[in-house]
Amino acid sequence: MTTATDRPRFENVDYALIDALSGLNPGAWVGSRPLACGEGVLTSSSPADSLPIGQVDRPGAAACEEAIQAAADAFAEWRAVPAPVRGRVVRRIGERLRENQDALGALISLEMGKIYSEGKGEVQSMIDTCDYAAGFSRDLFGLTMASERPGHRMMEQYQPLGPIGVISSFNFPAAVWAWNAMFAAVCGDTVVWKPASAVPLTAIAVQKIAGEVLEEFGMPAGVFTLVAGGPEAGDAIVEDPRVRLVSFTGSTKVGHGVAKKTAARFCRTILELGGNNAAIVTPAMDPTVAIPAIVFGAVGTTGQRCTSTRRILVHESIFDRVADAMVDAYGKLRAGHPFQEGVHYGPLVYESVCDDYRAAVQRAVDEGGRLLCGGEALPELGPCYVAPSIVAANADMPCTHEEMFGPLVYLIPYAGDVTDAIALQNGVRQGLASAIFTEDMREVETFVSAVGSDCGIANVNLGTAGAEVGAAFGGEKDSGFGRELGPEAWKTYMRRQTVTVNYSGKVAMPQGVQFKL
Ligand code: UN1
Repeated sequence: MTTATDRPRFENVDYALIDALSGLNPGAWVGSRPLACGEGVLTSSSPADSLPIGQVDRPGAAACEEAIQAAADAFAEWRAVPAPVRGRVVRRIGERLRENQDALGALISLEMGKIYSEGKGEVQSMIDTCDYAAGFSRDLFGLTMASERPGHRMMEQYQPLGPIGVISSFNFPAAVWAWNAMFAAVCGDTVVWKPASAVPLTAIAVQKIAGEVLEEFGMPAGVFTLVAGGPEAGDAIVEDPRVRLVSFTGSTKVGHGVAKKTAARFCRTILELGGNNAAIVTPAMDPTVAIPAIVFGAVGTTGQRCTSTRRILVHESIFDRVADAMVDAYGKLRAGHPFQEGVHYGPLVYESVCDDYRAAVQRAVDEGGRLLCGGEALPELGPCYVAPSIVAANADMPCTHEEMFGPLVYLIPYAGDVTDAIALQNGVRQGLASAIFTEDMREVETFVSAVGSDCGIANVNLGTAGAEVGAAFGGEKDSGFGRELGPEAWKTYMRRQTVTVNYSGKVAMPQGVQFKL
């Protein structure tokens, strides 16, 4: 049997965490304390070389219960810690991530398959989030309002919510946790994390760092808990009345189930679901900006971001020119091991996704699309590698209305003006990210106006993928609701409380109501 030790080593890659997790690791944790699991063993293999990285002792129902109860117990203590002190804990997590950026980036790349630069970039996004959330720890402000009653004061303030659940996706195996958990922690909430089953080792590495920081500060271990199990661990979080908010990142289909179960118990949700994101390319575009930005949006992370570009809506007058430029750019792309220098994209997450991808390309052709390039498997690189594809299509083809989580992009012509392109863009069920490429200010303003893009994200002269932590992130329609990150996100992780204080020494009802005893 081939083992992790057969793995070829790349120079300039920090293998510290990969090596540290190469044995059998507990899959459930309360802070830095491992829990007894024993529901079988899960092997995490790299899609880059199909070799095992390490194993996970799967948590079962008892470990999930223990983690959730620990989060509930820790909440009682953590909510009483002054918010700026909680912010210091989060800042320290950021420092520890900075120290481990290369090693954690390498683990992310190997376990998930994104190129090393993107792996390190994901950790950067976590570090930025820690800095940002730590700042907010002094900014969890409320309002004071004028009361209509004499000697009364009204205010509203924000209180910690309780334990929150983070159910994260394979494509951002570490950052999605940070985007939610760092804000939640500053707000006084505790966190139960269920990572995607493809990437448990990355979660364990992050959990250990967070757990060690809690220990260093003498804070309760249950502030951060982890259950790296299967879907049943996700269900345990979603259905548990102690969990007051569930932040779910994943497919629209699974998101529907989460929405129903959480709604049934009046639990708050953030749902970051599938995208079917379009880039509009008008005759007024600058090709030196448009083409590279669109190629990254479509092929970066091997097309496995919810923000990846799936549709390119090109004015018919420049369709052939853009098609040629795209095919030419795709010709320069290099697939390969995520650690290899100069590689643009790595493998898809699973071999089965490659089959789905090739089936999706075939379906597009069957529905009348014209394959301009790519679409084939690249077995010489390994079973999870494919060539990204461009299909000349039209907006009536049913496949262009569905998300394919891979590097397949539809090039669709539009006639008329920018409003026609926007209508096509908005004419799908999803509404996450959108982009327009134009130097014409009228087209720009139309795109970002009330009759423009109906998506959560509207970019001008930049691609659909690649969000900064300083702005809110999230979608509309079938792409979900709620926002992570940005200036107002913290309010989602807190409960809003109206406080009225009567210092008049008299009893007074509002609206002049008389009630005398
Ligand atoms: C980005 O494009 O920078 O799962 C962020 C995802 C999103 C994050 C994308 N939650 O792809």
